[in-house]
Amino acid sequence: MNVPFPDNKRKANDLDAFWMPFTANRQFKKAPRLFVAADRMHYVTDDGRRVMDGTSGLWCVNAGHRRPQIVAAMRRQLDELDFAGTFQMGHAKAFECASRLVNIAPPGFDHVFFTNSGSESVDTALKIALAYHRANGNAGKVRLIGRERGYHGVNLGGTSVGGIGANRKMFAPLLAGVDHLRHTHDLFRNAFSRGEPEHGAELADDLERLAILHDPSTIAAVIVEPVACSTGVLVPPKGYLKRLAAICAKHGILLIFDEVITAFGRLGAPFGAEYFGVSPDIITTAKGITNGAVPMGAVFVKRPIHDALMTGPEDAIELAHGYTYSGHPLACAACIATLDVYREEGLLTRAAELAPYWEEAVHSLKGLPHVIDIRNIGLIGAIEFEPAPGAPGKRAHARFVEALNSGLLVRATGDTIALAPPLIIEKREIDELIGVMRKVLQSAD
Ligand code: PXG
Repeated sequence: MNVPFPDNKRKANDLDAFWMPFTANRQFKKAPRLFVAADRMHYVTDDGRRVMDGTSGLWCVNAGHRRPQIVAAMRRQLDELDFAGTFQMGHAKAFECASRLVNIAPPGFDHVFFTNSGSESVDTALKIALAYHRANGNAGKVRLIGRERGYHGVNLGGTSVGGIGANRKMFAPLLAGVDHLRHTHDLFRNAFSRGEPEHGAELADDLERLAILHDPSTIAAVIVEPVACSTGVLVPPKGYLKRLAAICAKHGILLIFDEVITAFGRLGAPFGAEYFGVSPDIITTAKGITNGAVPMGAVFVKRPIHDALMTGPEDAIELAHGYTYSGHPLACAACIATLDVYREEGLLTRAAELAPYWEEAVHSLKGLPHVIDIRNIGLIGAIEFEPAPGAPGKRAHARFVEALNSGLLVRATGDTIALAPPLIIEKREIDELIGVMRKVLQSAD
């Protein structure tokens, strides 16, 4: 007898089986928050309420939700070719997608390695950095440097270079040979800065300290987010990233920009590297690459790094690395259509036009109860609260829940609320978003 569902213990809508990521599972399941639909700037909840998306999903839906052009391209792709691998085989969409990505990348980035997430992009980039130095005869360059409060996804490499204590402590000891730069958050000198803060470029010299400590000939790469978003939106001090790049160049250390959030227009330039006028060696991306419609990531690599690994026999596999779904046809179709939408609507630079209005709007929340800092850059905003006594993180979480109940999705991280609406947002919608935030902050304790 054919029994389709032999395990009938669970109800169809039982919340128990899904172990949710980065979630207080027991708290959530007592009072679940569910979305059932989305369109452009809005979600719809299971009780039929419209909620403005103030965070582009999880920083990924840059062109707004369920864009018909992207949906149609994905449908067409599934009707034509569902899966084809890219190990010793290929399919046209993966090559087309890589070429399209290279065309919008900063100068010099002419190769792309496909992954399925930001975490995979980070671990791929770290492995490429190690392989590059080995191929160049520098097999002793093995140390990886991250930064305190950095977030580089959840794989073991990314967790090791990551600098958020809570994300690391469960998984100690993590990778050996990793060290961290100091973070750049300085409320004392920089609170309520607009855009890049004035003070702190000298914190880049922390890399000199690590270079002396470990000897630069042992350091393979430094990885930083141009803007550290997950940890609560830490905007780099003026001149910091340029100084870091110069120190990397001086010591032959590869600079990896983790642009999983900052690529694809979030700051008002296609990539953060361009926004800050810094040319790293490797760039990691994901999220906005398909407008969030299907998982995909890509690591952008400069030619000298790629070419250093193309020196062995032609029948040898140059990089022993890759994922079953690297360059998945559905993801490639979604990416190509996403890039079309970004180009047709000018979305990769639209944040630059909106940034001054956005800055004014976000900073108008200054003076509301418990607000100790407001930060902004491109179409990103952050509001930091004085922690409630003995209960760090509680204030931001309470405001996140209150905002959701008032029709706005924001993201709480530590004692900070992060805002990053889709790049299609209109000025009147910025007013609406800030209006909801104002009410929530005014009434919260
Ligand atoms: N690097 C950076 C800079 C990221 O922001 C990752 C890597 C990992 O990407 P994946 O696709 O493996 O999750 C990220 C992800 C938040 C939030 O609310 C941020 C991320 C993910 C989920 C939530 O700040 N960033």
